[in-house]
Amino acid sequence: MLPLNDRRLLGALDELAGIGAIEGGGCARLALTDEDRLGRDLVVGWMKDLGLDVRVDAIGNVIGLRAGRENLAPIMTGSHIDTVRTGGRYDGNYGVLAGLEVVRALNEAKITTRRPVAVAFFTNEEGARFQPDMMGSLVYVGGIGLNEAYAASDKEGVSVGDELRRIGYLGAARPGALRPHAFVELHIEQGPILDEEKVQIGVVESVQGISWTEYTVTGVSNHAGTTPMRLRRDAGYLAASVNVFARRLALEMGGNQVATVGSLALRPNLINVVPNRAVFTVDLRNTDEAKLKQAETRVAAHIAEVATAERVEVVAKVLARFEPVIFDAGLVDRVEHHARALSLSTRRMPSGAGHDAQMMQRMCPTAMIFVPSVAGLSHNVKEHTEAADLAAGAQVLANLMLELAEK
Ligand code: HGY
Ligand code: MN
Ligand code: MN
Repeated sequence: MLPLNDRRLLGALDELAGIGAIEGGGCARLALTDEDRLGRDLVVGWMKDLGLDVRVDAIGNVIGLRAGRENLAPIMTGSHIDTVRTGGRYDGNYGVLAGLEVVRALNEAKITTRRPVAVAFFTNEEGARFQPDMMGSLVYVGGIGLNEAYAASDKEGVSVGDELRRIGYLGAARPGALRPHAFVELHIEQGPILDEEKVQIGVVESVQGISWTEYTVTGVSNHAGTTPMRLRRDAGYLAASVNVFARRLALEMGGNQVATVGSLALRPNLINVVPNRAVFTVDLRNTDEAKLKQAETRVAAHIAEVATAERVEVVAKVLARFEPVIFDAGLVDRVEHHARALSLSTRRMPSGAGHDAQMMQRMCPTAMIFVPSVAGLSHNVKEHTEAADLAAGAQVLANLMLELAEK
């Protein structure tokens, strides 16, 4: 077993969480902001201190490579270090820093593995500022081209390409040039299951499908006092009705179906003016692709019906759409094996959140390891995982990577 230094891992997590730190103990490092640059610079510095060969690719993915005895396809681990605006300190960061702790332990044990070992962080996993999410890993596996990714822009009209250049992470390496032999991502569950069931390790078998759409609704602004209800063309009313409908639909469908209207902007956004414009997003997810399609169809039908009745125009823009992904069964078994070999309790489960691993599965056998999130909180500054669970997850990762790197 490769001995890790848990205190060092916790220290690294604290130091990275100090960048873009926000009230309540979380961090805000939206993709390609100055905070993201500072976080990147810190982690790249750690990679170089560890003697890793650091490569930055054309979408800003960063890979630290540790040579093996033989020049074979590497065993790669990694995740992301960009966060949402109300981010916790573990989402993404934990998988990257645990990967670096494995490298530190290999260096200290003076072990050179047969295969090279790589630790990566991918650009814009969150998709909070630029869509789609998992952008860097999607480009890495050829899911979208560089130009399409560069053109993605935020609400201020600033583009990915410009921001990559501005923060100095528009690298030279071709995304995907380094094809791993296998990819393993360690991540917090971000949901309540492991915590409620008091299980230590989540053996992740799949990632659910995700559907992100932005709707722009155009109505007629009018006086809130003088305009009779029969004459209203209220863009805000349609947006609100979609939120209520989507909630009811998810509850009616049951199972893994979830629905969220997370972003909503009204114009002119004044107390006494009927809104003439609403821009809002709908996030639908399900582990079952047919059910996810059904949910999309039902929401679209509801919007069409209300738009006609309210006489408003609606333009839909798909921001992200990924089908459910099933991880490599053999690799998933090895995650379970190593967790049990450490006498850790396990349970197999899907991932409710999107992850870079769902993209890497397109390129090589991939699996994920989950550790519990206290009260299932995430994308919330109160996101927390107990130190013992963080250490256990990292040890499973280390032992699995060591096995794979000798194959
Ligand atoms: O939205 C997600 O599932 C991920 O955090 N990008
Ligand atoms: Mn994440
Ligand atoms: Mn996240």
